[in-house]
Amino acid sequence: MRFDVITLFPELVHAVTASGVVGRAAHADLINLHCWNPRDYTTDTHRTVDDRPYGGGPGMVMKPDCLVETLQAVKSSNKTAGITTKVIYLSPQGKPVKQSALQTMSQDQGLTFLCGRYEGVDERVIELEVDEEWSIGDYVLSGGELGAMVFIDAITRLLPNVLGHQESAEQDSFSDGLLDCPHYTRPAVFAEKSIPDVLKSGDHQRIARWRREQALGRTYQRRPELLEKKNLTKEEQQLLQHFLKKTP
Ligand code: 4GT
Repeated sequence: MRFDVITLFPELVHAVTASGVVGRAAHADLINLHCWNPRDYTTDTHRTVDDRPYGGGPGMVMKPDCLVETLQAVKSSNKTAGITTKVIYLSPQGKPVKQSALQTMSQDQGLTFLCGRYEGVDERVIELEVDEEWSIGDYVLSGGELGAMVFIDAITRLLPNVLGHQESAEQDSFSDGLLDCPHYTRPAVFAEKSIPDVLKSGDHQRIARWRREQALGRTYQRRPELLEKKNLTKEEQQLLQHFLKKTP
């Protein structure tokens, strides 16, 4: 998967490939990250990327000319490489992203993220060049870069051969629309708190059932709206009833 990021802060975005799972994926060439600085596509002596908003008000707006030039350069670079890329603008006005949308995007050949700064980009850039507008949540950031890094991280871990069998993405929270079950490691007693006995039973069926019950119970208690969208099987309904009988 190829990622292109249009950003005034390329060093910030490159940090996503510096360590961990995404770092390994980049070293193994399972992903390629290219950053493009709109300042390099300015033509004036001051290399101006922003200007005052029409209609007045506080803050600045990213100028359309250098952004469109940058986007054309990204698109032609992808075309030369034989890669189809989808242009995504990240902003609080975008559609809220969820795991299922990221799963769909992980099938794409290339994704291009346009990162706004200041008050955002001139709306005509979005109309002319952007395919989809997405949000990572209902809060305001000072730039789209952290959003692009969230997408790159969450998508990379869904790609084939990125996670080992041990860390497999199939058992993650949300992969089946539920929150994750609790996890424990040694010691068996910590700060006078014991781990659940079932996890030491060696009975893999019972353990799988307990984990499913915990996932259902926690989702019901913490994110009931996730359960309302899901059709529970008879067995899942029984597991949830059992969880609720035990926990106050
Ligand atoms: C929030 C999000 C985002 C921002 C989000 C334009 C200038 C947007 C600053 C940028 N804030 N970007 N992608 N919730 N801020 O996704």
